[in-house]
Amino acid sequence: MRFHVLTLFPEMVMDGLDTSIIGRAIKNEKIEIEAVNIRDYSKDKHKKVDDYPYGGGAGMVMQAEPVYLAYKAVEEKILERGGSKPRVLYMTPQGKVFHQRMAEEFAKEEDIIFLCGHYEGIDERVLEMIVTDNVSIGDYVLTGGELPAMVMIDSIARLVDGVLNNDDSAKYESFANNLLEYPQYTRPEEFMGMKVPAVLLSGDHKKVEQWREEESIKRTKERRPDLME
Ligand code: 6GU
Repeated sequence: MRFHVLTLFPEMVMDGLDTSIIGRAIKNEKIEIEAVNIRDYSKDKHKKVDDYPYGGGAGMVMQAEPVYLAYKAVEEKILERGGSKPRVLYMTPQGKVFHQRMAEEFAKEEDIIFLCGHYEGIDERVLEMIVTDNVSIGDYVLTGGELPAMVMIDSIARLVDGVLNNDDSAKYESFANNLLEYPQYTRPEEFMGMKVPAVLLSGDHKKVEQWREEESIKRTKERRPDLME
């Protein structure tokens, strides 16, 4: 799977994702991530990419042309390779709030383009032309779309075949059945007087499984009762 990120801060995106499990997946060619610098597509002599908003008001607005040209360059590459017209996800607090089900849906795509805005947003005309999905990561304000894009790429990439070592590990984690994960313990058996629950040392796999399910339900009721509905 290929992730294409249109951004004014390509190094932020690459540095943030080129580590740990996602970094390994890139090295193992399970996924590709490219960050395209929108500024490279500015035709302005000073590489300007923003301007004052029509109608007045605070802040600057990203101009349509550099965004459009950056998008076109990526789209052309995808189509030349025989891919189909990609989904374009615009990172915006005005979008649908990202969710595990959406990650699962997006993980089926061969290519996805993430469009990251800055300042007071992007000229609406180019958004109308290229965006297929408006997506948010929650009801709070961020300074740009890079962190949301990185969050979404991480959650989508880990669902791609071969990205996680253990095929099963994806299935049994939080939200798999709308339940939170059970608590985990490792050595030593006693830490500052606190013991590991005895059932986990019993060797009785059936009992362990049952305990974990109970803990998952208890934890979900306590912490995220909204998931139980
Ligand atoms: Cl996706 N983008 C921006 N700029 N701010 C956000 C967001 C996205 N989701 C929550 N806040």
